[in-house]
Amino acid sequence: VEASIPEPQRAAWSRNQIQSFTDKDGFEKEVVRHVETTLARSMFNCDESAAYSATSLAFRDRLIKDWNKTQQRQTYRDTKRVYYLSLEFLMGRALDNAMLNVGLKDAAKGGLADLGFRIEDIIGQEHDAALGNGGLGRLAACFLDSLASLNYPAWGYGLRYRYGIFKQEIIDGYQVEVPDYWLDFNPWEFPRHDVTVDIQFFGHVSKTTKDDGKTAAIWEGGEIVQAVAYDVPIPGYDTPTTNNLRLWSSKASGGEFDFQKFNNGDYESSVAEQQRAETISAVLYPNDNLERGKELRLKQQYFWVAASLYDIVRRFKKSKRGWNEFADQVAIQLNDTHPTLAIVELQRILLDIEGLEWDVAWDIVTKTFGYTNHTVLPEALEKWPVGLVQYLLPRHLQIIYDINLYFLQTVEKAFPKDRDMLTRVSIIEESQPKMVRMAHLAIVGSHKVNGVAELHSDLIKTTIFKDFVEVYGPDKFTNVTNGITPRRWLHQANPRLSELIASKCGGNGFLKDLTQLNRLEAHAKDAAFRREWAEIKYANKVRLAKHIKNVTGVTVNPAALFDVQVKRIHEYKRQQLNIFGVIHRYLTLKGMSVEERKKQLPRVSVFGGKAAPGYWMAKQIIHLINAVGSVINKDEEIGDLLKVIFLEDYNVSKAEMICPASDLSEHISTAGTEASGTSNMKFVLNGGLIIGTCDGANIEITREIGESNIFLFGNLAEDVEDLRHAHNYGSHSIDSDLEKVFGTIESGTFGTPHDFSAMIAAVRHHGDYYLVSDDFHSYMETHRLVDESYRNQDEWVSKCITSVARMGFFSSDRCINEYADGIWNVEPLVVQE
Ligand code: CJB
Repeated sequence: VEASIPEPQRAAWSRNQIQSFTDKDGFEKEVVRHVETTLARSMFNCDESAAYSATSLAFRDRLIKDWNKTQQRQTYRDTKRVYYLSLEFLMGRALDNAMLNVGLKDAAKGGLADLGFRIEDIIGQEHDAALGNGGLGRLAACFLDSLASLNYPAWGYGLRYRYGIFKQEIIDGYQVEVPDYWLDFNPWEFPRHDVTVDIQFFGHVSKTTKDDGKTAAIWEGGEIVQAVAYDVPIPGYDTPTTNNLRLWSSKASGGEFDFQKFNNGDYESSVAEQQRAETISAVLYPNDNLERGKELRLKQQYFWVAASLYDIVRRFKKSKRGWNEFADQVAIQLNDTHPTLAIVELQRILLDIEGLEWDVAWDIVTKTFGYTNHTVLPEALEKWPVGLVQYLLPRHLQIIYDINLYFLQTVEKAFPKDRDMLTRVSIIEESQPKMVRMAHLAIVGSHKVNGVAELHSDLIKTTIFKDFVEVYGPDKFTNVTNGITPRRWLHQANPRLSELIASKCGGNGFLKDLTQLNRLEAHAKDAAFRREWAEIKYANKVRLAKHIKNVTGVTVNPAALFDVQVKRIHEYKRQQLNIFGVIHRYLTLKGMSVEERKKQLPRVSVFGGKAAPGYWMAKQIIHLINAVGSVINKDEEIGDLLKVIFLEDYNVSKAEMICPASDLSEHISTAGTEASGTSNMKFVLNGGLIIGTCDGANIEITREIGESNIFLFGNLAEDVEDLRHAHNYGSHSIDSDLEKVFGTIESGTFGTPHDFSAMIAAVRHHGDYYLVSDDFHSYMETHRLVDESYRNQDEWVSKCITSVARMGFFSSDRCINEYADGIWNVEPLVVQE
């Protein structure tokens, strides 16, 4: 029961609350206070770790005040809220972001200097919050930043994994996975032990007759696991709006452990039960673009979705509105199919608990949900065995069958003679065993389905969801091209470039309206400006070169062209094409006379990225990159002309250092496979050019920045099918230069050839599914153009400036506004302070 406090009293408390610090001196006082009280240490033995803790706590206090006010304001105004359900939030570090968003980084820098610390060292103390795999999780994090910065009333809901994505070590050239325990000290989360939800699993369904004679389902028995909320404040940039990210942690429902069993001497099983419950939120599944259908993963999904919906419904009910208003107050976005059970859970709540009629409930459900698809790769589309769903969630399976029945009835009416259509669109795949197709369920249960870049949104309409376009018409499907937050990916990652841009764009306004970058265009040919620009790029390269030296021992020349490919390792992303290209470059250099070599442009090829632990081919690719590096980097004939670096444990904070240091970055997926890509945007925004295929957002980047500012190559998506068919049923001759590369690998130049035989066989003998050979020639030719272009530094830098000037479209703010208008129908809640 909440205490009822009279309004005048509340207002008085608000007025009298402790004031937040606003300058260096105030910040210093707060740091000292936290060191001496919260941390119970003395300033005399305050090390960097304690200084990080105290600095974070000082900023956290500020955020909490804004967070409280934001929540009060949203509750009081009772406007529509957005709920973003994502199994991944790849947040990275929070401190730097908080300092910049509240506009007090300079104060902190000065204060820390007074106390004897460098701010970069303090920022570097923080462990990344790495609750995600790659693009999908990072997109969710950028969206949270934009939602808060644009003052949308919005919550994120996710899982509080005890272990995030594993840490990657490279030992003898191989990836080794190390657990990422990140919760030792995390000042950015608030446990809410009072916000708990009981989540039911297993059991059975019985029927009961209600007073009005109708029957209702009752889900009984099974086991209960408790969900405990942990809240993470999400500060907007240059606004007091501070939204909430709520992460659920699992716990045995009986508290510590079952005391009865414990007292009876059955210690082991009482502890085992506790451990079983805690396992649910223990670890993030480390697969990117791959679903493996594990029971624990389904448990995670239901646990998180059920806790989140309980919370959302509880909040809605406080407003005392009728159910007919639910979809006017609540918009829920499904980040991929992982939260699709939310559709079923809401229908269950409305039907079984709230007693609504099926049609009334279903109308509310479909108006509430929107579904974003992030991939067309067949191995990533989620399907769950019917038997597993039946066992874990018996009532939900019944509801899924009913949803399917009513859906198929409408399809049958519209396509009376088309049995195949029914089979194709059914939510249940009539396979052995039968499967629940989550994407079909997500489409049927949502009012809008979107892809994440134009090509991708067209592809889902013409391939995997083609039948659904016939069933629902094209308007249910839409595109929202991805974006990135310029706060983290420019202002935070590249402060000097951000400042230089501000000096030409009339201040920092571009950070909230990225289209203002177009004011830079006028300066692309200004020699003095170009010089300043190039100098910043060089300094960023020096910083990366130092890091490379520290972690690999290899010296690289910052004047060389830095060519970077950092992203998850995947055959479709084609790091193998890149490393084959590097080998070809090496062979070419080796074949040259000393004189000829002197004319060549030095290059550093930088790779980084994790392979899913069970993805054997991806691990081979990592091994080959490292093996090639260890040969080339030692070759004295080659020296600075070519270096190959694999940076271990690529993550968000490393990306913040790497993106600003690239001259060229590689986005070279087989056309039609990369839904959007977002690192392409980060690299261009940081003044690097890109080499890429006509895929995902590369296409829109080209449209915005102009064809002359990007290095495109390779076959087009529309030709991929035919080429694959030809490989399998016609003749398939391998590119002759690529054959030379294969020959070199097979001669043992880079170690035991057998280690790499599967990679070669995939191209030569197994149909070259990813078109490595088809694209090799055009890839190498385009790299030649890159070299040529880089020689003319004035022109190169002009291209970089012009490209940045035209990147306004790729802000996640634009993207969030499109979701808000076209899918959620929500308005910002403007703050009057
Ligand atoms: N994506 O990161 C993932 N994981 C998946 O399982 C499926 C897709 C990526 O999502 C990004 C955000 O939309 C896209 O930019 C990227 O192309 C896609 O692979």
